[in-house]
Amino acid sequence: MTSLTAKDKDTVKAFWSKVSSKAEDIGTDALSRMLVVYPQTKTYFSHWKDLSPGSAPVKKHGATVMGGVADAVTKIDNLAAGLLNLSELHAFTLRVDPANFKILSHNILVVLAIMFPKDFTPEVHVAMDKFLAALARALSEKYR
Ligand code: HNI
Repeated sequence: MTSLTAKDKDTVKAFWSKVSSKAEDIGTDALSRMLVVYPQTKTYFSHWKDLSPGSAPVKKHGATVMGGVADAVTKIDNLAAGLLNLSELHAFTLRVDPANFKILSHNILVVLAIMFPKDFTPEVHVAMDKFLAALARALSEKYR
């Protein structure tokens, strides 16, 4: 398990402050890709009318998920405690298999690389990868 160094945390915060105004677009594209490339993830959203890329519910939920990511950036020093309620919701109410957190994290990284090719340096890449992995771990906290 690789943990975030103080420098990684600064890198995440600085990058996030650059890209956060585009959070809805990032979330919409990441969720759209997840549903297309990993169609097994569609089972959790079968109550939506339209699961196609960029549809209204995908956009809305993309913004919701990125709101969670934004919140996690502010709780970066203690993600497990900070995301306990969200973890509980995904574990007990939504019953999302935690393997899917890694899948969504991957899609978020892909979208960040596409949307911000200049800012997405190797240093930012590794810091965001560690942050998203820590976020996925925090969301998995309540599963055991
Ligand atoms: Ni997730 C609801 C955040 C990954 C399935 N999810 C939420 C909400 C937030 C959120 C915030 C709204 C909570 C509320 O209503 O109080 N989800 C996050 C974050 C990640 C994540 C930050 C990881 C980065 N969620 C996933 C994954 C799946 C998932 C990987 C399934 C593949 N989430 C859901 C479902 C809901 C949900 C399902 C309820 C949505 C709805 O419309 O019913």
